[in-house]
Amino acid sequence: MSGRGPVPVVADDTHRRHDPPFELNAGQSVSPVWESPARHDRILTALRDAGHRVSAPDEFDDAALHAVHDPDMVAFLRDGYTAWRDAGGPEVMIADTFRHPRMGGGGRPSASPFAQLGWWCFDTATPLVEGSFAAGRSSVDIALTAASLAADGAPAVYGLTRPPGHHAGMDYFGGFCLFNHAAVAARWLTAGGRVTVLDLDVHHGNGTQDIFWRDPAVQYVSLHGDPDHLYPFFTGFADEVGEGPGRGTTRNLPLGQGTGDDAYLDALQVAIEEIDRFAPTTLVVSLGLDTTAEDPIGSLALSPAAYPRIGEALSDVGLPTVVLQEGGYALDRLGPSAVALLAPLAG
Ligand code: SP5
Ligand code: ZN
Repeated sequence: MSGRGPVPVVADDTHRRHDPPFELNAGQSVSPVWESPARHDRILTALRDAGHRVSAPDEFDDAALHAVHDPDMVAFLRDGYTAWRDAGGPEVMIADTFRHPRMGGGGRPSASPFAQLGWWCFDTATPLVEGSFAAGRSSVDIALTAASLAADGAPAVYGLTRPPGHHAGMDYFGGFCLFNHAAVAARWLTAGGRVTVLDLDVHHGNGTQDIFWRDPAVQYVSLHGDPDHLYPFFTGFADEVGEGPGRGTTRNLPLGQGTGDDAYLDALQVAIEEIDRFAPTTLVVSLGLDTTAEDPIGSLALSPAAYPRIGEALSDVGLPTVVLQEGGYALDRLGPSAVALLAPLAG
């Protein structure tokens, strides 16, 4: 143990059931997929080797999940795969038709499972297989278990959620994400006061931003690659600040291509000043590890030395902290980055 002590780690094996053989990116088949079970294995092995203790999640009913996501979308993710197969859909479920927001009258999904899929999903990079729902639902339990440990007094907790979550909104999913675990945990934690979600994934967390866009109880602060260069392309601009009662509780800090350690740490200090002003009771960190220079789908260039500095900065915030895993696709960098970042965070 090189840090101040162990951080409780919540994880289980259910994620393994979400293991699609390919995904479609820019119309090309990518195989093996970036968002793979190996990501989870690399992180968990490294955390165990560093002396952190791993426990299984508790089971939560759907109440906290439905407090964020449309129950009809949850039901689609639970039952839609079977309906798709019954209707002759192939083993890997990927939409090829999407409802466009400017279609006349907004449109509505017909009874066809093909229509249902294109209604709830927004991209081709999020293939569903038979076990995908189980993996996503288990990650919700992991996030809520981590949140409850923090509510019970743990200074820092890490939940190894997979697939990731921050691109999923109230009534849509995509970007490798099914359920938005960070949003579910954050809303659940508002029972104890204001909450901040600090999103460190290289991609903008459009889903988390949407969910809390008008919500004054949850602040959303994100550091991410500039949408002019990076997925999800349509959100994450600096002038997006929330609306109505949530105006001013969203803060976006887009970073240019190739941003390195010092500029990143400077932006993190700006984010932390914003968090201090909001004065939350709990911090939820959406931890993407796709900020490394080696990441195959990122746009930043952090070195290994950045991660202990990020951990120190988070520790200095001095709040109970729930860290939940988002992206990160350079397999060799995942374990070392997670271990280095968590080391300063334990009590
Ligand atoms: C949680 C998370 O990190 N989701 C990211 C989803 C990104 N999906 C689209 C990836 C597009 C990659 N574009 C080509 C890059 C080639 N180097
Ligand atoms: Zn990402």
